[in-house]
Amino acid sequence: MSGNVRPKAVAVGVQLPGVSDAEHASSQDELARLAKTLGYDVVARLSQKRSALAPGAVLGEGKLEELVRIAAGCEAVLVDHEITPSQARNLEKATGQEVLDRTAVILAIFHRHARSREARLQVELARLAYLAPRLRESSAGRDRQGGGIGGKGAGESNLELDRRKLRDRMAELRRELAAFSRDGGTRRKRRAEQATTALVGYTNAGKSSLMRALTGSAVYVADQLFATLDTTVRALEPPSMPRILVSDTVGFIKKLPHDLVASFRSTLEEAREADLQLQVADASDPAFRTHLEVTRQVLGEIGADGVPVLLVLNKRDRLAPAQQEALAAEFPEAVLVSARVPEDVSRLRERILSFFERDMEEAELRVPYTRQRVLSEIHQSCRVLAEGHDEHGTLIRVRARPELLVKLRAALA
Ligand SMILES: Nc1nc2c(ncn2[C@@H]2O[C@H](COP(=O)(O)OP(=O)(O)OP(=O)(O)O)[C@@H](O)[C@H]2O)c(=O)[nH]1
Ligand SMILES: [Mg+2]
Repeated sequence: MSGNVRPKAVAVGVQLPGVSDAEHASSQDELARLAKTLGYDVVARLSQKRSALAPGAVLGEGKLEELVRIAAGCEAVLVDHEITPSQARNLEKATGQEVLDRTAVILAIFHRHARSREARLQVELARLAYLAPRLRESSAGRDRQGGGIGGKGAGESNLELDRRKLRDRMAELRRELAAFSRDGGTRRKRRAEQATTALVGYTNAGKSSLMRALTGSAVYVADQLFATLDTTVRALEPPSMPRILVSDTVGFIKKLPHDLVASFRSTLEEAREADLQLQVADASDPAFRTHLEVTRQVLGEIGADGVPVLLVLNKRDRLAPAQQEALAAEFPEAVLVSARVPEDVSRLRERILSFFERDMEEAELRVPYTRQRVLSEIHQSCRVLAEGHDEHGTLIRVRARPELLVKLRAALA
């Protein structure tokens, strides 16, 4: 992707039965945004209504000829579906261009945005899982296949690995990731006594922006898809009493490759183990209802759907007052906010606090004078309602999370 000239691409989509015109168009818009995030400029779109994705050919003959004409001025053909190696090969042969399917585009973005070691391993595992079935075909006499992920040599060395090496590498990656997951498990366990809330939702909904606003942290915010791949955890700022932790997580998208979801399972553990999920949607996006569905579906797939949810409709600043009123009526339980409006962020903060407030219990603890260390822990982690002293020690009345009270009582027993 040299200089200012972005490589041109043509986007191809097949409208299958049951997919409305609006959904089809929105999926193509999304592919164009994904392509843009990757550095391509989608200069043309081509779509065809078909009853199914035919095994060998994505497009009918007439459409294919049209594509060949259009693609002549482009560097890549992007297909808004996950296609088979032979479909990709046929398109490559016909157009003479590199062909990337939706999965390859998403994987390439993840590859580019992965920062931490864990995210890199997760992405590599998903890339290899994508390549594995394609490698099988390529050994039948082709040295280049399926339009190597992201093109430009990035995936090429992988293609040279034989299947056995690939399997070994995948097993190695799984082992390394399991170690991360164990460490993460311990970390999360230590946090279990603390109140935690996770920001989840479609990519670009504004999760990281809300994370910044709620915690005063400097997490990365960008108008691109999948800006965040790592989970960040920070305490609510200004601090609440007791402390509430907020985590920012990787975003979701329609037709998210399954292997990618599987390999990000441990990252998404924050969403599964949170006490409260803040499901964030970009309310200014006409497709946000579908985005919410996709979010809930992926959360279900990773077993993170049993957690209490607070719906956060973001980017209110982009909506007219009448639209906002309509949304408030349609989603009476939601908080309608803009991450850019400090009063809105305070309102969201209040909703979070009151959720945890409901969850807390009141208790009276007696702390002997010999156990002053526990007393300081109580002061750090509970809301102290009253405190008195007698000849045996301190009598303290607190509000705290039930899990924490169990731990404190055990420490005082
Ligand atoms: N107008 C407006 N823009 C917003 C608001 N919140 C976020 N944005 C913009 O939306 C874009 C995406 O925001 P992020 O916070 O990076 O979104 P995200 O959900 O973390 O996205 P991923 O990490 O890609 O999943 C950025 O350009 C933000 O500046 C808002 O309330 N109003
Ligand atoms: Mg983000």
